[in-house]
Amino acid sequence: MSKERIKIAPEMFEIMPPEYQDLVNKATFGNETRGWKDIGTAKELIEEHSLCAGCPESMAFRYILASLPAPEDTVMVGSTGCTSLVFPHVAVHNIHSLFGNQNAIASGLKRALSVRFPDRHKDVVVLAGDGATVDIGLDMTLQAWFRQEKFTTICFDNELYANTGGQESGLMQKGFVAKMAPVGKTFEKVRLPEIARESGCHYVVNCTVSKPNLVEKVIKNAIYVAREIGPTYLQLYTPCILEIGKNSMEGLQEMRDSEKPTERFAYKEYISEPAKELLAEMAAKEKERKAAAKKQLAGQSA
Ligand SMILES: Cc1ncc(C[n+]2csc(CCOP(=O)(O)OP(=O)(O)O)c2C)c(N)n1
Ligand code: SF4
Ligand SMILES: [Mg+2]
Repeated sequence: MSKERIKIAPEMFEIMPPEYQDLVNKATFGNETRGWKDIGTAKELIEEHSLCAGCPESMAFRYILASLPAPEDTVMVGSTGCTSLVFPHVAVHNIHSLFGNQNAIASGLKRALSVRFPDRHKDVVVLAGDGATVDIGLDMTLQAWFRQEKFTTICFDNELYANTGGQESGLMQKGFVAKMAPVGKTFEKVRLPEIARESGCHYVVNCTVSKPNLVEKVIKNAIYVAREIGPTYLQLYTPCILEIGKNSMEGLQEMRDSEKPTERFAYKEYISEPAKELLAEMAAKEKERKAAAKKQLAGQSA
């Protein structure tokens, strides 16, 4: 994994767009410790977006893209919805699937990449809204988990169909009235994290994106477990501020309010036994790496 993959031939450098030159010079490709702390000092893999001002999905994209372990070896699969407006601005390979089909597309893609690149980790990450993941795409979502496909599914849960003006989704909370669902939701929010666990996911987290360090941790864990063991699922609350009547500065507070212990986005995590073993091994290696780096530093300054 290195910048070699995106390097520009010296003769061509001057004629490439400045954004691409910047990407080659300042992106964190190949840096094993890349994470949200690089935001602001390194070239980000998304700098502009076409979401509403202050939409928490934009924060979520920033943190996720900064945390991918190997963006140069990652393919993201999107679906129709507000998220799909962002993908044209993202400097990671991505595919737009037909609404709801994202986990079927990702299954084929992951298998094909494993055959084509048997010696390299190629990470596949699905990123879709709640309507795509739970309502229209539920069959594809579940079947990929049943088959133990080795990729990560991320759902940006804003609890409705935002992109089409506010229709009811299975993940909407009971009683909520949206612009295009005036009667109010008559049944409880579908418990997809629990369904994911029961359908074979090895790492499942339900949380908000208010804390970048937490988002980084769960993204990395989900991708590492998907590489080695099997399907993983992250349900991230990215409130649609437009639909819940908040202004552009209020998205963060809305997430903080919704992650309190009794609220629906209180942190919830499930890790299977093989995934626990893998993550423990990785943590031990990381500890060794840090200790060795510290020792080397001490040796240099002695
Ligand atoms: C096959 C198909 N069915 C329906 C639509 C219309 N459609 C576009 S976006 C959308 C809702 C998206 O909701 P969600 O997945 O929750 O994403 P959000 O916009 O909330 O981020 C729908 C129903 C479509 N584009 N394609
Ligand atoms: S409609 Fe809602 S979810 Fe979509 S970009 Fe605007 S605030 Fe974000
Ligand atoms: Mg939605």
